[in-house]
Amino acid sequence: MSASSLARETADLLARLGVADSAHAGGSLAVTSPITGERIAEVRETDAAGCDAAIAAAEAAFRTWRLVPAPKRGELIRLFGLELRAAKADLGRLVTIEAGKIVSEGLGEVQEMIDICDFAVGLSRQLYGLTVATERPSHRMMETWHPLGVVGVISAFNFPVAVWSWNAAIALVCGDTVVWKPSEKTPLTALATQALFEKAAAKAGAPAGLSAVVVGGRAIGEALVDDVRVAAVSATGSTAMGRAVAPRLASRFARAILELGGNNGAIIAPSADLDLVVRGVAFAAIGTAGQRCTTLRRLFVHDSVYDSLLPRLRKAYASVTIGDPREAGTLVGPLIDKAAYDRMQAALQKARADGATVHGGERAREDLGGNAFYVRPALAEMPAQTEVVRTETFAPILYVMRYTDFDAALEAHNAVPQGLSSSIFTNDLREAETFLSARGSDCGIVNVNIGPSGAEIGGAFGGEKETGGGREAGSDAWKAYMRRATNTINYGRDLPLAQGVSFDV
Ligand code: UN1
Repeated sequence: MSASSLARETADLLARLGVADSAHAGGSLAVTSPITGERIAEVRETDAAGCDAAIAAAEAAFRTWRLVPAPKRGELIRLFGLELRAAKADLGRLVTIEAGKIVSEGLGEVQEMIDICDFAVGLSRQLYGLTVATERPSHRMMETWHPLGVVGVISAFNFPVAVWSWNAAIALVCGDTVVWKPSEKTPLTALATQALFEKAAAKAGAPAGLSAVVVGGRAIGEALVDDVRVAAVSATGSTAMGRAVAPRLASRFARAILELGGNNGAIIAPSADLDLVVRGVAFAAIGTAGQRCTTLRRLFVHDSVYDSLLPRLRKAYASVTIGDPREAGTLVGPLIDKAAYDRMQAALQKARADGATVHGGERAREDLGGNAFYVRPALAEMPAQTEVVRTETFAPILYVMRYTDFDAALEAHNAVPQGLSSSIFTNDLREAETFLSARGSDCGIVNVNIGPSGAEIGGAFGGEKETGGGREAGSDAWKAYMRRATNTINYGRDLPLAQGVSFDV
């Protein structure tokens, strides 16, 4: 495909998805496709006044939206899910073009949006509060969950639309409104998603201003973070970003939902089913070119299986097809940009200095464009869990370490600053249950006999320690998007005080 045809295809997709030309032509933010490194759009950025107006509109919309019964709010999300189904092929394709994901992963990302819409529709009839036993006669005590306000969503390039939808679908049924700052590397998929949302909102007869996209860099993100009208900010990205955002939110007592770095490990025990391991590790470590926050980055392999597993992994690593993610058969698309490639090479350099034997990791497919960065995924056999292993590098590097003692492996597994996702491959019940137990993995996601990535939306998603502690998507993650009121109602004629206090006037 020639340079101009990729830009043309992008423009056609955007037109079909309902995005006005003026939003993505002639603007100040150049968007490149990592597939070829060529420019595919010039997006208009939101200035400070525009950001202020978006927040003001969201705040105004919140005042009406919070009064709409939750199941009616769910109806909007049901209609949005239908728009996503109808547009799945186009939006998935745009994800592939803008973020470089292979076709099935681009489509999978849109499926994840559809799934969370379905979840949110059901949730809209299940925003339950508790009834609590009260110590006072003729009293009733209960909890009520109310809409919270404007929710700011800051998302990353690697899941350019799904992560927003986990937040937005839930926030909207909870009665909140949403202002979204997508990654400046992937504004097109955000504009397309917003256009689909607006279609659904028009069909639902929903008020204007429920959702807005603000496009730009750090300044726009800071505007959301610092604005007192924004009640909560859900931010996905690096730990460095979280460190900048969290104290600013804390200083104004705003709610923070943080999903930051992961450095996900897996333990391969002596009884592991190695066929499962090879497939599970390959998807988790190589999939999305190592650019998921749940990507498998550290592998602890028991001494007794190390020498049979490693050749199989090396074979899988050497055989995966790297290339244009639009082509059938490709499993590894490009890194997002040159900076990602440089960081990967720097990490491999450090690993070698620490004594690693590195297989792969070199640049590939330079024929696809000088400004496109494809790599052979890297396996780095490490003598120990050194500093570089404890650091998240957003690229396909799997650090492999041997172990002999299960408890020592568990300790090493937890000895990193991040705590997102984790796995054990074992058929030993004691090991599996220990890994899941209080002294097991310290992560927010803990799996047995499947890799750490590719979570379903039904569970709460997020992690501990430097991962930030936030939870998004399923289970009761919705509670972070609402405010809880504890209500005590006296239906008697007396006024008994709690704790037996007497106060007669
Ligand atoms: C992310 O990389 O920010 O569990 C999210 C997974 C996906 C989501 C990843 N469902 O890998």
